[in-house]
Amino acid sequence: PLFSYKPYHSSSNFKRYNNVFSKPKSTLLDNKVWNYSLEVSEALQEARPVVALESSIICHGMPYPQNLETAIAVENIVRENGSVPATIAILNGKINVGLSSSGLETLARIGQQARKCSRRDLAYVVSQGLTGGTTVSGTIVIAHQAGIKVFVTGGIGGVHRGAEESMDISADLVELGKSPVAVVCAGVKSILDIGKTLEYLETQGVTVTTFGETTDFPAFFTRNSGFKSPSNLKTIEECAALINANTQLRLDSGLLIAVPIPENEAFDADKIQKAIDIALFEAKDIRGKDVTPFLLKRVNEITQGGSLKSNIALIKHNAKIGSRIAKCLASFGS
Ligand code: PSU
Ligand code: MN
Repeated sequence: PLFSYKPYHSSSNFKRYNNVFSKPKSTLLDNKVWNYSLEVSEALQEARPVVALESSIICHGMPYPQNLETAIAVENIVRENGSVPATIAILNGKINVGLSSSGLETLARIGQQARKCSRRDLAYVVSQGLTGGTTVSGTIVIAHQAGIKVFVTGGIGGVHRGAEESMDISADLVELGKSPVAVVCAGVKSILDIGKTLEYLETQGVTVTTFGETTDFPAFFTRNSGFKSPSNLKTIEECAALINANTQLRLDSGLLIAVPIPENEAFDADKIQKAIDIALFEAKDIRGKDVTPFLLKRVNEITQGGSLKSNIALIKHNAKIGSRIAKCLASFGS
């Protein structure tokens, strides 16, 4: 080890949990605002592996009922691969870490009516007692405070095309720069500017690696983006060691582990690009948080459900990889 002291979260966070549960009013994780599922609270207290999952993908990223089916399937894949799933969302002003099946169903049914919550929306939604689906940025904030180190999703937000004029850069990238959470995803969609996204991640100090045999940073629906990944790891153990080193170094910044979509599930590169170009043209007057949900919906419609099928396949694959990484990391005592 580089330092002789213990990583701050191994024993000290543990005490924090015990405090939280015995004296709930004494800390930030006050149970007036925080609601842990039994499965998640027990796993955290026993230092067993936990994987965070986001809920904006359920509310704003997929249609009903595929969103519900996928959310349930992803949780089960996490369990089958050795970790406990903690789907994160805000229900009636309470931060939920781990959802019941009725919680998942509520979010899946209300869909776009749930507030899309990045970091900037959390205080508003909690103070107003509202319900929200947390984006990658919102979920990282909550996962970090709950002591969860691995987070699985489909794709993250990034630098939008034309950002030099619109300044539309996802809060996900900034959050990754400041919270020590490892996000396992399938890269960045080409609805975004992938080159600028990688530049911005470097500026924010985010450790980026691909997982597996490819050396390109993956483009979500397809395995290759034409942009080289800054590093490439081939095993679960190496990914866990990377996260562990981030802790030992006390970098306090995040990591992005990009897992290419399995070859047989990848979408035809030309077809997806044509659909994206049409959706981008139609989105030219849309601004702010509505841009990404609009593009996802239109690409799915234009590909007649084909992009959704790839999306579901890749997130299930990410859940398997992420759960195994979290399990390996826990075995380090980290
Ligand atoms: N990309 C996807 N599916 C998604 C999202 C992105 O393929 O569901 C969601 C995630 O919650 C991500 C958010 O954090 O969109 C990014 O939104 P924005 O571009 O507004 O930052
Ligand atoms: Mn944006």
